[in-house]
Amino acid sequence: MREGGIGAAVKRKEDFRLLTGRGTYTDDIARPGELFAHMLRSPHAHAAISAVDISAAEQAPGVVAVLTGPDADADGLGGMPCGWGITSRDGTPMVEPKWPVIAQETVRYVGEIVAAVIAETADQAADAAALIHVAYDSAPACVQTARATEADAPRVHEAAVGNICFDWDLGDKEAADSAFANAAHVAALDLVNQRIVPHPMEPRAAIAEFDVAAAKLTLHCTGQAAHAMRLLLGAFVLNQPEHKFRVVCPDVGGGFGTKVPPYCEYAILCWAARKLGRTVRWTGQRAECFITDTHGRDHATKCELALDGEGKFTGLRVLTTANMGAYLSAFAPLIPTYLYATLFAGQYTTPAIWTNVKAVFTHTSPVDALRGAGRPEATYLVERLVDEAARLSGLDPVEIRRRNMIPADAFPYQTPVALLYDSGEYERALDIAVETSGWNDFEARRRDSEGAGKLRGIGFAAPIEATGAAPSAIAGSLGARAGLYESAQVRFNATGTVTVFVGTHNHGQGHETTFAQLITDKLGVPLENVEVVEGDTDRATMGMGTYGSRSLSVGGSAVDRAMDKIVEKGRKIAAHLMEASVEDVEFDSGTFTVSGTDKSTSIAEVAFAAYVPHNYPLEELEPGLDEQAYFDPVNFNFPYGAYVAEVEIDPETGRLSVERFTAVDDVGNIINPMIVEGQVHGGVVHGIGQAVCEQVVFDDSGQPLTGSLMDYTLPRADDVPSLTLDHTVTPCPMNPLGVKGVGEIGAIGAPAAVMNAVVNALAPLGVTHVDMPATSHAVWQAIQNARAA
Ligand code: MCN
Repeated sequence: MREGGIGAAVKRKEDFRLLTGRGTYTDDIARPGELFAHMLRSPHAHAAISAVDISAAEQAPGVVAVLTGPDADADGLGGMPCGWGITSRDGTPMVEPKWPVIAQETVRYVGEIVAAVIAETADQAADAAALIHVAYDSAPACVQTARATEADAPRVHEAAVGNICFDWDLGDKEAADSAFANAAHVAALDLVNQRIVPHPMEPRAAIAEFDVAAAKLTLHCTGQAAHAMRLLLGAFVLNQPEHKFRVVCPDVGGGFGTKVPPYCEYAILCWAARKLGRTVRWTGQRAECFITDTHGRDHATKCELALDGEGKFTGLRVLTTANMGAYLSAFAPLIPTYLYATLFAGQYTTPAIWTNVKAVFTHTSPVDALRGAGRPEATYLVERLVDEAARLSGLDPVEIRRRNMIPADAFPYQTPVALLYDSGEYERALDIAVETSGWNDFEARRRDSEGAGKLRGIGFAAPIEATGAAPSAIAGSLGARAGLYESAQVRFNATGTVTVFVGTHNHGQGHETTFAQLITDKLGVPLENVEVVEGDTDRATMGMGTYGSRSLSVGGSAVDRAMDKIVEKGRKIAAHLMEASVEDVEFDSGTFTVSGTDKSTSIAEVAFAAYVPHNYPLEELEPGLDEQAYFDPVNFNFPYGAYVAEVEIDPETGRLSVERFTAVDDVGNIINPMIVEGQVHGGVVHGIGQAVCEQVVFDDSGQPLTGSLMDYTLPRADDVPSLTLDHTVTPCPMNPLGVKGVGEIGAIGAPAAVMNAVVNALAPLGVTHVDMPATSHAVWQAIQNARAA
């Protein structure tokens, strides 16, 4: 292994900056003469607006402008765009109501912007907003996912009959029905995959500047996908041409998906900066995160798994209602469809699968990607059903999984729900998890817990996900309104150092280190001589951003391709320098050699000759050593794992603790094992949080009851045991690095493992299912219900 190259557990280069307070986050950027925006938000989930009186606010000290919905119309602003279109099973396009950047006649969720005040100071903007009088006529709200389609549910958008955005099918219904008709057992569950909030440490923020002389707009914001932000805001909302619009996403303190879509606040800031010719900024409060950042999950599902007499899965049927919230955020329609139902095979050979998904509008905050996005929901339902199937058929949860897993010699494996799995050794990961977790000694630990008056349970989950989306042509045919390739530019500087520009974004994933490791590994340039630049539309040519654990497999592959071009050109320069023929020049570890001789030259010398071309083949080659490449994946890649959770429950209080957690993951080849472990840690903790404590609650009028960290519980250090991690490596044949994504797998596997453990602990009382989150109250209630039954 090369020092600092692929496989080296080097510490993150960016951490010195980030951990010593030297990072530059959006809120750290200050501009002379800047203005501050304050968003006045609807206190109602559903109301008609009959008047917005801004006269007093306009006269308030320091106020430069007060913007309302009709102003946006008058200035020709478009609505917030959706990046993915879904076609319903009857062939009609999804219902896509306009999402105005500032509400006009109607508000549809608590937190929707009704006016924006721009003033000399943040306090002046907030004080003036308090002087705006909005005449609301409040109306009943549609809030609960499972009830959104009921005949008497309040209508969210006129165009969406029954509040249905789309009604979509996947799979073979006839084959699935026939499997159920012939089943020996049917495991059936009604599940709620509850709504949760992403919660990055840094709240959303933006600062928009307009250079009047150049007619150029610059937006710094907390984004995960600068180029997509520029495209969506520029082309659809602001009518600002791409060459006159720069989007920079500087240091960003976590995203988890919620910072992918463009937001109304950003559009308003850009519009105000352009209109006023001044810089305008806004930083969200933590309370705003709860109501205005996109939320995640929120499914109500009925699902069933058919089995034959030997415990083999023969069919799966799933009916899901997926809550979109009040409007369609950029990637919302993709999540409960192609990121969800296409993974219903899980790690198993289930031959017949059919699903129907109804996406519904409600008077709640819009939903979009949240770590895993659709894939945690898929793994959760499949893995809960498998445990229920084990119970019904009397098989051990590990044994039933073993009987149904796709064998290692079956890859590439075509599932009945569109995806072609790349590579895997599922049973090997399972074996390691069984061994490492002490699965077979569990009874002894259960007895010990019993002795202490506690219930103990163990749960298994076999998560799978599709990362590194996706061939652009296929994504396009499925409704994507953009490509899904990535671009990279590898630029040697004259002195032999390297600057890499990539269209992805680093907001905690360690790209500045791992992408540099790719350069060190192939080009032999020391790690400290490589700089990685992301998140700037004026510096990286193009990019699709960071989400779906795609950065390494797609962005890293683009870096790899650009390096190949560097080596190709470098070989010609080296041949000239060494007076050899190109065919005789070999490259390895940063050195070009003439084969069979001791003649060699370093890539740094080649770079110098390329930029100071005194001795250079100018008639054949341009100067410079600077190459660009694009990578459009031929398929997704499919990381997977084998997870085991163990919980202990106090039956008197319902208090639950996760006592042990084992995660065995396969993410293909590993660039940096320390970063991969860190990503798994983060994902698992995220998943444990969903399983045991996190939940967004609205009352029946659509008022959020979990609007602060006093009411919404995030997992803390003492909610999580020390994690036991291991991994296997089955390289991915779909990209040149052989890698699969790692950023989400933990959040995909953990909820199912923990909830299977909770049900296992309560099984002696006759409990067969508990919905997430398994709070003390929920567990206590399940125990009381079981005792009363
Ligand atoms: N890596 C590796 N070997 C592999 C796979 C990945 O060394 N086989 C490294 C990569 O080079 C990269 C990191 O692990 O440094 C994550 O890579 P990847 O799986 O490609 O995921 P992305 O970089 O695209 O990150 C996105 C993913 C997602 S979708 C969410 S949500 C998430 C996550 O990353 N949000 C995060 N991890 C997060 N971590 C932090 N700290 N903050 C977030 O907001």
